[in-house]
Amino acid sequence: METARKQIFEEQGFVIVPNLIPPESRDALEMAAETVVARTRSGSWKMRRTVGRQFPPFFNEDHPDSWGVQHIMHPDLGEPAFAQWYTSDALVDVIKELLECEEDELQMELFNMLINPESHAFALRWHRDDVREIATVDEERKALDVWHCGVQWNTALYNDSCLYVVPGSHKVPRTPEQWALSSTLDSPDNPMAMPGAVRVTLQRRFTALKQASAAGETVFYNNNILHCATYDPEERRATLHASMGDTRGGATRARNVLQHGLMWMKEERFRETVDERGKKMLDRLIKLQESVNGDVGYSLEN
Ligand SMILES: O=C(O)CCC(=O)C(=O)O
Ligand SMILES: [Fe+2]
Repeated sequence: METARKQIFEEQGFVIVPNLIPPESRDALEMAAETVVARTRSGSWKMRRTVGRQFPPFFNEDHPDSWGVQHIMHPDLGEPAFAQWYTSDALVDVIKELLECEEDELQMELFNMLINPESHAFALRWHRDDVREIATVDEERKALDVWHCGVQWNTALYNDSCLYVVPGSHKVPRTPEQWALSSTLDSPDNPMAMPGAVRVTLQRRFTALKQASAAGETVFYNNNILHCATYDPEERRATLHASMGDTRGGATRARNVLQHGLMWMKEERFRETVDERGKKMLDRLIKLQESVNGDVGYSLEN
């Protein structure tokens, strides 16, 4: 039987779920987040999303400001709290429900963090993560008919209203009006001008006792939903941004995931940092990497 959550995810292309950060992990995650954000801003962590680059490859040595920290499970960052949370029960249970898959089909994928730039407002144009902006109606229909067997999510450590989506757009090609507002590389002046757009707000929740509780709402989404985002240097953002797949997707997930450059995940010293569940999930990713054998290219242009 379909759960209400799964049904909303199917119909709208996204669903918001509270309380996926267990109280006992919250402090460790917040501290780890602060450390990696500081390292990124100081330049000591180079794997980052730079202002001016909307999509992979994100690196641009010339721009000082960042809107994301890449690969937060990387052993060189030395912050095990991230991998521990990625494989935690509450989170994994929701993912299995949304993917309708079993534990032994889960595939480890991306884990990054989205942060506010320090001194530049920035925005991503309206896009689908794995369909080009100039796709025709037929091309879009074909691309959207393929279920990629994966889910992406944002979990907010602090209140976050950066993301905009068009509910239901993961299933249907853009209307001519929507196409006109999403077929160039320009980001929007006003995201709400997109027909059907809603702004997603994730709350850092508080209990009645005014203590931060099992904080952090999560939005799970189909990354081919039509979406964009705006980044305000004045609004603190530290949002865990990740994806997980199920092995039934096979090579259909390869470009979507491997374009982010995940060779470091094959190293034994990364494997040593994850728990038993994580090791099994990682083995399935490595199998995918080996099966595609070579250059997967990029989904979108910068
Ligand atoms: O900032 C966000 O929440 C969205 C990021 C996004 O759309 C992307 O990385 O492709
Ligand atoms: Fe995106």
